[in-house]
Amino acid sequence: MAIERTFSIIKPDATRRNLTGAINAIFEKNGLRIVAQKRVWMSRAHAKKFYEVHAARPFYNDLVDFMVSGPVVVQVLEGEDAVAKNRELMGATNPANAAEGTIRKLYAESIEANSVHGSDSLENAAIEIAYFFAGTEIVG
Ligand code: RTP
Ligand code: MG
Repeated sequence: MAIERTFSIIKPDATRRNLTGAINAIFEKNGLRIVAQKRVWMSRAHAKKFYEVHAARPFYNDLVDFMVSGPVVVQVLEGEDAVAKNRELMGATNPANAAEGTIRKLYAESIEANSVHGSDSLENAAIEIAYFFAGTEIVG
């Protein structure tokens, strides 16, 4: 397995409930290192562009509203098989379908307010990391 980097967002529902540390503890316990992290309040334009792939989906406008409803914590996670590992730790999009012990099973409020985002491929991880971080902000 290769050492990879993936992009993660701790979403507004989780920052509002002060869950950043609890979620980070799950990453760290499972071999993912936080090699970049910052708290940002995304502009609507930034969030719309980030979720552009979902622009035709019925939930797009609500999703953008939700993602700008409060601060988020954006992160780069590094580790063996980091993209798949993070998706596994996150659990299914809808917390009702998420496996026991996953972040979304533990913390998500709904299919939308589901506490975390994680890149779904290595290719998207690189694009998403570059959308939020300068190379000098990532310290492995
Ligand atoms: P993410 O991109 O945030 O890591 O989540 P994901 O891959 O599991 O889910 P995706 O299908 O990419 O959807 C992106 C985010 O949109 C919201 N969503 N709402 N109301 C709905 O039916 C619905 N479906 C998705 C969630 O916040 C989801 O994480
Ligand atoms: Mg996705």
